Amino acid sequence: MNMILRRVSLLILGLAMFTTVASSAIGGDLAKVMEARGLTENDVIRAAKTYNPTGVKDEFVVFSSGGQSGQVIVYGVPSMRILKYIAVFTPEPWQGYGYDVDSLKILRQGNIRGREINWGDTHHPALSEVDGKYDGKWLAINDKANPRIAIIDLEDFETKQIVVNKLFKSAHGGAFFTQNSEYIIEAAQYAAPFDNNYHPIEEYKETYRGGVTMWKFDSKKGRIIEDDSYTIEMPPYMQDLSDSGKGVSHGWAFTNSFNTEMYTGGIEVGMPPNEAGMSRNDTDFLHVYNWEKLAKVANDPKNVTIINGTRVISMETAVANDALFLIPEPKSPHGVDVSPDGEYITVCGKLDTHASVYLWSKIKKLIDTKDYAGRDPYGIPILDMKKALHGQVELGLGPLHNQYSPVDGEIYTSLYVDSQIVKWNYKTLKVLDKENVHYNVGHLAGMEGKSSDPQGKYIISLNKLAIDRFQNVGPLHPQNHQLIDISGKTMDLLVDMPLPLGEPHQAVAIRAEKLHPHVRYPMGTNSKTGEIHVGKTLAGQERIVRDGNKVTVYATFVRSHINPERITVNKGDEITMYMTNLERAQDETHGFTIDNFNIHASLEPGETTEIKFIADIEGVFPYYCTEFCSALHLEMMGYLMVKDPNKKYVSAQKLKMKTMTPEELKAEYDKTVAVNTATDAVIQSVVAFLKENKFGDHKVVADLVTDAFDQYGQIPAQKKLSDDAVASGDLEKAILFENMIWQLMVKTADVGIRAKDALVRLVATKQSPSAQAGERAFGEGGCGGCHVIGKVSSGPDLTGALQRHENPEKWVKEFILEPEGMYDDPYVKSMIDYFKLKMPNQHMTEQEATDIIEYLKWIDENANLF
Ligand code: CUK
Ligand code: CUA
Repeated sequence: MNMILRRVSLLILGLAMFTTVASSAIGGDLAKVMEARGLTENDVIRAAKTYNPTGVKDEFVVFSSGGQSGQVIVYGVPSMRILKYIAVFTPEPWQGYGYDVDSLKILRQGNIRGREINWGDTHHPALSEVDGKYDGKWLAINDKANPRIAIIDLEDFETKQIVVNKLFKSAHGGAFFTQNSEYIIEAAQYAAPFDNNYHPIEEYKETYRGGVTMWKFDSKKGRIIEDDSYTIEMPPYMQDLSDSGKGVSHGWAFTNSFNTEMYTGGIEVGMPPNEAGMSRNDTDFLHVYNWEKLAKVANDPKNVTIINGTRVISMETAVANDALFLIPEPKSPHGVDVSPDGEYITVCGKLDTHASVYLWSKIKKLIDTKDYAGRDPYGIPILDMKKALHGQVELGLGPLHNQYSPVDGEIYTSLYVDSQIVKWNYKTLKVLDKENVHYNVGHLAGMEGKSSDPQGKYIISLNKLAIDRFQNVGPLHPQNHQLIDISGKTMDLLVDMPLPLGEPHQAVAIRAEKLHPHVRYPMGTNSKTGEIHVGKTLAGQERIVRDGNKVTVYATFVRSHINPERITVNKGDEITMYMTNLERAQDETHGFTIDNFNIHASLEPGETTEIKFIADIEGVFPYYCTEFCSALHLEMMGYLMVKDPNKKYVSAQKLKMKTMTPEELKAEYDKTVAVNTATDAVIQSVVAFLKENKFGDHKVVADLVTDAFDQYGQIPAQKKLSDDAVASGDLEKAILFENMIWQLMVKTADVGIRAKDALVRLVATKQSPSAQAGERAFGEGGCGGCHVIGKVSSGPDLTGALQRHENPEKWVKEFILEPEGMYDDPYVKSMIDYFKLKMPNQHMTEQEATDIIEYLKWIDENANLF
């Protein structure tokens, strides 16, 4: 009821605003758009806060878990534009992940007890830290269903490692980095035996266990070192989320839990369901442990048991070393979040309306003075809840997760049941503001909001339901991430973003400028290892090597051919293909498939990758590049021909085709050479333009020019082959080589013109608002249908139009407004005769005509650029 009232009052407020807008001073075009789309002034402000004009990039980059898709979603804030899905636990064909040998090796690191697993339930992405701040180097993410952690390299946004937790049977409270990325925390969820044997549920308390694994992380190499990792045995409470201590609490970590009741259900034998029995107690336990100390303890073999090849510190040993404690926390809690300075630890009880704030200094004092309130059944000291608390705040129904802002004491908490975000202060324990979201928020993500240096500005609400927010696409709805502006005194919901992938639990955001991904690999790199690939193949080294029934192909890819173009093998041969993308140009990825063989690879510039398959069916199989990489992309293909060595093939009757006479061949050769000469002249004019306008001053343009010269540089070699063919009298072949020269020229021109366009945009003078309006009017009025700037098209080039007449502005304006009146003007008449077209009346307003003239002036100013 309360909520409905609130929404109604919001609606009234919205209407009130709309009336104010109508009378406010919003300019002509904008007012028209607002009216047509029914937008309020606030809507327009929100749009402006999230809109990125073309080419403008975001301030923050978000890494969101892709839930059951087993991937990571990357998007920008504030635009909420999706940038990438990173393949992690699941095969992903576009990136070739799981289809080429090298990425399959990573995917298969995730096998559990010999079984292939081709999905993951990703929950918590985490960014590597230095001093508690994100360094933009590595991303870790957990799989809850199949307890695993994956490491993603932020230099190329590729998964580099998957490690399997050999003790846990599920794991939720990960991944969380410690303050200097010394370790990655992964807590179990559903307690189960550490060994792989059967243990009856009646022996739950004796043989089922929870725990926390501390994965040792090498932050230079970006790899988990399994042998240096260890696991702390914990009671069979269901450990849930974790957070690492930082600042004053560095060296410690916190993991909360539910089902301290140790209830094991049994609906089928007449017991109440798990949900009743597991939520019976008013409090559960926050686990507090000293991982720094336990890491040293684990180094003495006497202190650990090896189970399934991993080091386990028993509860007893942890307790004996004063390194494991419990504190009561209300009731079936979910999030535990340590403040930026490490002093305040906030726990939200899902089934409690409060957030509980614990003080590290109080906890530490209780630990140091051994002031225990008792022990749990496993002998772990329990600290008194009241003595450890700073205080509790009533927030609302179903508090879950927390994020911080740079404002001292400011914290944001998601309310699952109330579908709200609460802003409050964990020091003064005061609630400051609430914002409605749609509906049922889980995690929320601040900008670096869990680091020791939160950036504020925005909170993203990761909602579980998207009821009524988007077009209905069937019963399975998209996810909904809502962006909230937190820069003002109160929160303001800016925009909804549907996410059409699995349920994203948690997301982490980082300042975009902290990321430094590269755009190409050193030539021949195996992107999964970072080393030079054994199959690296350079131009001229392409070959097919046969050894018994093993065929190895060393192939190269460059616009727009795959070398080799014909591969003939016997049925049953084992084929290995090493493929190198020779491109150095940014974004010149080539894809590769052989039809019908369930093969796909993605080759980024400089990358070498390997595919393997058995040619087990006879036939002819086209292979081709799957990325539209150039104008001749369709021609980037070849044939795999698989023949049966036990079959006799009768050759087909050759078709009789007319061959060309020597004169005809000569004529075609001359024509081809002439076309090449003409094309070269165009290229030289572009080159001259680029040089005149100092392309070297602009990195983007300089890179494109390098790429163009790469293509151009291949021409002399082809010319020599052509000349050799002419010398030996083989004009047929010479024509083909001349054609290849033309292809290289087209590719050069393609990139060259791209460079020229980029340069024009960079060096042109800025348009005045009137000139901008003029360009818009020019476009919307359809003028571009006949007039192309810089070119004579189906109408005259308008460059210099203002210099062709006396009193030109008046002349042009009149002509735009009423062309019919001037059809007899001698100049206009000659144009009509030439183009066989009359300038139509486009019914422009006076203002539009004036603006178009401003636009034409701008064109003349920059005439040398068009
Ligand atoms: S969990 Cu899903 S909303 Cu896995 Cu962090 Cu809380
Ligand atoms: Cu390479 Cu298409």
